[in-house]
Amino acid sequence: MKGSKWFLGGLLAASLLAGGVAAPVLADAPQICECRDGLEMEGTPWIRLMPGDMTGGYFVLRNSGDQDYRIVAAEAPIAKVVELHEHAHVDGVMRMRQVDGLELPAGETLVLEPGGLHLMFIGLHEPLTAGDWIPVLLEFADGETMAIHARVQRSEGAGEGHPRGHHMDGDARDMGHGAGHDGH
Ligand SMILES: [Cu+2]
Repeated sequence: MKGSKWFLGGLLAASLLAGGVAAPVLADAPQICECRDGLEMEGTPWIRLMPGDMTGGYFVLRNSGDQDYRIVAAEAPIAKVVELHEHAHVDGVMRMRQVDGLELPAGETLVLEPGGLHLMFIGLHEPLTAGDWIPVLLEFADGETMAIHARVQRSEGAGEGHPRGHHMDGDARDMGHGAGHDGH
């Protein structure tokens, strides 16, 4: 039955290809999280649409199970590298820096958001398009992985109308820490 095995393999390959390439108006969201036990995605993971060849990715992941998790790496087909980053005040200036892992203890929620923890997509292969769904693979400390899909959009809650903060558009290197009030 060699023949039928090859046939089935071909079908599978063809459908995978179709799913990856033929992405006309994808009205429905793909599965946003093939979540591991106890984990649940809150809201929609998203990647910021911005000029340049790097950008940030964000999501909120709740751990309502009884197992601690730690995310140690990520990858995505859109970028050469995906790093785990945080924002931190260094000498009064908000800077990004790489972290070893993202902790997600049992009972807690991991929040990746602008100005805080985020995924950093570095070396984008081509410009992103708003509305695209990007597969992202998260790798955990125990070696397991988890696939999510993130939507490309200009800002958090994009698609709800009024974009705020046009001043962001000018400087892509200024990763959105806004006007810092550092009185007191
Ligand atoms: Cu970053």
